[in-house]
Amino acid sequence: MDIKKLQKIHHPSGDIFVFESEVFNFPVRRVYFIKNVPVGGVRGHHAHKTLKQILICPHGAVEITLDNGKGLQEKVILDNPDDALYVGPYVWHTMKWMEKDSVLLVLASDSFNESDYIRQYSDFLKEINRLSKHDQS
Ligand code: T46
Repeated sequence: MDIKKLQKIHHPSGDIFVFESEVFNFPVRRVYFIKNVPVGGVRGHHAHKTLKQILICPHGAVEITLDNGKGLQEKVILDNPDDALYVGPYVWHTMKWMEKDSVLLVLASDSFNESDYIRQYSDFLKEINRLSKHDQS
């Protein structure tokens, strides 16, 4: 899991969390956030072919599961607003809402493109196999 800490600036009037893009190795071209998901709701269930993303939970708690298609499944609960999780290409990911009113903020390397998604797990496994055969040759 690649989790970086955002800079946290304490102030008597409130805290500021700062993300400097050099921390990750891609320029951010799109920002979106997801909210109003009921507790227990699970989203995602896909991988991207090229998109790189950073997931931050500024409020509440969201459990992220990452699966590399080679038997490694990792889970983390984002419940600290200063945690920034990197999710790269060819990682099957799901996001489960653990607390009411949780918000998931996403910084993405590119604009929205449906053809960049792999939405069937069987297609994902085929792609992972194809890529590892390609790497071995
Ligand atoms: C991801 C996780 C972390 C758009 O038209 N533009 C957008 O920028 C986005 C993000 C979504 N959409 C459309 C595509 C679907 O018709 O909104 C609909 C819901 O998207 P999706 O089912 O992919 O949502 P999530 O929450 O499962 O996944 C989202 C991102 O789509 C995805 O890239 O990695 O958050």
